[in-house]
Amino acid sequence: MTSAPNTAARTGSAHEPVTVIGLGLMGQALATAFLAAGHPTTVWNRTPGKADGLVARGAVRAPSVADALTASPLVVVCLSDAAAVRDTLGPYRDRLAGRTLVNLTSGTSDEARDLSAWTAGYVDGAIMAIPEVIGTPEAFLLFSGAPEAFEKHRESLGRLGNATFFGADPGLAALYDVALLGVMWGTLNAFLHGAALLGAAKVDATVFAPFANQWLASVTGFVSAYAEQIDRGAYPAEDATLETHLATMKHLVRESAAAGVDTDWPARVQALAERAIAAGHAGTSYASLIEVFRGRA
Ligand code: FVH
Repeated sequence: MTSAPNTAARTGSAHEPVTVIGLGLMGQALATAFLAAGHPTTVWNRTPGKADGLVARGAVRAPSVADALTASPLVVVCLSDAAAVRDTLGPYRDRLAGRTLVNLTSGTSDEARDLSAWTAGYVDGAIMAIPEVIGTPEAFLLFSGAPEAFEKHRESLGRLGNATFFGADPGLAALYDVALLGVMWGTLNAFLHGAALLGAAKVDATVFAPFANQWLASVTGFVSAYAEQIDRGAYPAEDATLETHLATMKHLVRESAAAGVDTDWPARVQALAERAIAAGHAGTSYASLIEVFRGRA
């Protein structure tokens, strides 16, 4: 059982110098938020022209990666992937000594753990937001890695959005990231499938959307209830049995086929339930599907 994470308050008036390396869509937003909060901000990007707008607003353009690293005690990097981080910063690893490197590049937990060997001040991060909302309370960011390094810069990092720290394992933020993205893709795929199904009956997606959103509010209640069952390791069917779910899943497959809508997604949903039932979970709750995902059914 893990303890609840610490959530960093978005308060404080520290204006420590910050370096942002990588000025793509997200890096631009990060640097803009630091500048707006009053941090002296140094920037570097492989394609230098992308720094022009930030420099016009007060950022300092570093002539090289080495200069960018030495300019600030807090270095934030946001590139396409871990390979780009290794290629860009790897040759200058020695410059990281005594600094905090916050890597907001998406990646896997193992990539984060590998990169954490570079410096004692490594913090990995995941941005659960789009560039437009960076610097607002709507943005939430997840961090894990060197606790002292995170603590030292938590106010500055809080400028980007609501920051949550998961502890010393540098891979944990990346793991939360992919798990949460999976929730997003699963939900969106279900919505898109439903929109295709209703679209075949000439119902616009914008007409369907409010009903989908209302239903999602109920689904969040199921998530909380099933999380407790998963942690208890007991799946009493307090609402409906998996067998009852399976019968309705078959309706979704049949309706899809009849409407000429792709049946791949609902057929996979049905197949997962059938595997759990074959493993003895016909009379338990939907949460018992966790045994399939754990590879036990
Ligand atoms: N944009 C978003 O909404 C999402 C939100 C969640 C988290 N992601 C992650 O953020 C990373 C960067 O995403 P991005 O949207 O800023 O991506 P781009 O606009 O494509 O910018 C990519 C930057 O990476 C630089 N870069 C790529 N390869 C290299 C390399 N080999 N060496 C040096 N720099 C490299 C690129 O430079 P340039 O092409 O401008 O010269 C951009 O600065 C990403 O992990 C998302 O998953 C964003």
